[in-house]
Amino acid sequence: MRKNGSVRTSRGLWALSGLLAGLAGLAVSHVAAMWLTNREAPLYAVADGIIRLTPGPIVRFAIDQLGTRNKPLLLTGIVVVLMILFLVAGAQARRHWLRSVLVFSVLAAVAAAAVLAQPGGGPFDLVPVALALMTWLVGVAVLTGPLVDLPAPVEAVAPTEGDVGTGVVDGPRAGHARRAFLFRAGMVALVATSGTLLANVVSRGRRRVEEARRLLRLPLTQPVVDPRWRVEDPPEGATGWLTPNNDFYRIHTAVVAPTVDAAEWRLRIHGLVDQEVELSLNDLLALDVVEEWITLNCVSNPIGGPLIGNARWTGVRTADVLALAGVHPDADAVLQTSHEGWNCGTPLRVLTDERNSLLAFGMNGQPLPIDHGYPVRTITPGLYGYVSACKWVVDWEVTRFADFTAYWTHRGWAERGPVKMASRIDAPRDGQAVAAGRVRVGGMAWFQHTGLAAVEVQLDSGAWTRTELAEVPSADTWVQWATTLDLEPGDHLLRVRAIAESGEVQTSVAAEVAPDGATGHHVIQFSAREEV
Ligand SMILES: Nc1nc2c(c(=O)[nH]1)N[C@H]1C(S)=C(S)[C@@H](COP(=O)(O)O)O[C@H]1N2
Ligand SMILES: [Mo]
Repeated sequence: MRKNGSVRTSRGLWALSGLLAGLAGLAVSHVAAMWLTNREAPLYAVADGIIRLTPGPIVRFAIDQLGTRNKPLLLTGIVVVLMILFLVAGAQARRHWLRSVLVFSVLAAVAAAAVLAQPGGGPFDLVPVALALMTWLVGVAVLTGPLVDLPAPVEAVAPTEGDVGTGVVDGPRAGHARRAFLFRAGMVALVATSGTLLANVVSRGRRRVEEARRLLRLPLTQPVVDPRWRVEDPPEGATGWLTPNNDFYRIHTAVVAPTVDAAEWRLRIHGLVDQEVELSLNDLLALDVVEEWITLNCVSNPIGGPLIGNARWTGVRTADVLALAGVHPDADAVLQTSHEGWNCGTPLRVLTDERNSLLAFGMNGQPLPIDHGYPVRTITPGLYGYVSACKWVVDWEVTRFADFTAYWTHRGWAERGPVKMASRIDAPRDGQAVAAGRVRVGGMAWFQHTGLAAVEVQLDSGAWTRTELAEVPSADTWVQWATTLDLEPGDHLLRVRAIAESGEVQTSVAAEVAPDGATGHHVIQFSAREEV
């Protein structure tokens, strides 16, 4: 039996490699889903998919029989099946590495289908799946590497009396291989456990705050987009004027979005003030609550890029809040700090002038989503986010620009960050093919808090022509534009530029995003095909 023991050990180690790599991949997908996307891990998407694919009567039967335990049981079931498949994948790697690649690829394909099938699922949700697949493949390769050096099962070595060894000749090479395997297995197990623990701890905190957020009663109303703010007959593929919360770009340096308890949230205002104040959410709600349409964009948005969104924010004016503390005349900045320590310096003037710079707690009629700064963030029309839009804001120091650097300014970005005039073509997309003839094209343009007078396009090297502009509620939002082109068959270039209310024309001079925002025209290349 000894010789079989050896065979089993070796086969067992291969299977164990598959299991460990598999669990590490699961953990990685959990952590990645938490950090990179707004969603639950792919595992939950698979569970949802199974529920959706299961005939209704069976689901109802399961709920009747199992009550609220049906979900945990389903998840446990999936994990058990996965563990078996991981063992199989490892064992198969012993015969040929491609076999384990195949098993893991099938699993990844199922997960990919499940995350894409989620409501609102998009290509970005595939990242955790891709990372899991990578972890699986690398994990198996790393773990089984030393196993190749283990002695092959020996046909017949009869155990001698009193022999407690394995029945195979354990050379120094085999000993080395075993130690290497154990070390690597330990490392992979460590990745799997710490990843799982981290994901659990964080997601538990997040679930708790998410629950409280759902129950929070705030004076919010549903935003209504006036039809005049949309162009008539928008081209196919046009960007919506309102950006839904789920589609709104997210930028923060925190690896995990802080989960702040709304009941415990406080904003401390200190520094060059008459009196320090500390405000709770209820204190804010006692002030005048206002609703403002404001377009927020990131200084890192390249020309034509997606890092911009337009929402209706609910909150109180930063001017009203600062008035409670009384600002000294020699101050010119507010150093805003968030719960997790990120900070930015905002000109005092824009926080106190006539513009409705807000401490916002509502976004598009919902309590601020956790990733967008729940429970309270700053939103300042006309400034890039990195100098103004502090999420999870907890501290305001009224101070002077001369006396500090903040997170991004310390890293070389400009101290003041007024937004630059910009415009973008959304339809057609770069590289798209359209039918020749009359074609609707369109996009967005913005110059927050300054306002636009016109948007013009240039087809190939023709003349600049005016486009149709939708109306806007104020100069603080982006503007939708569209126009009709008459296209000859063939390849075309389309350029766009905005013109400010002051008459200033958006520059064609290209500038990088650093240190204070990109400039230049958005140009797309597309082709018009003869209709068949
Ligand atoms: N706490 C915190 N707030 C922050 C940031 C950050 O990294 N941490 N990034 C800023 C930047 S660079 C931008 S563009 C906006 C993005 O806001 P959003 O994620 O709600 O779109 O948040 C700003 N507020
Ligand atoms: Mo940003």
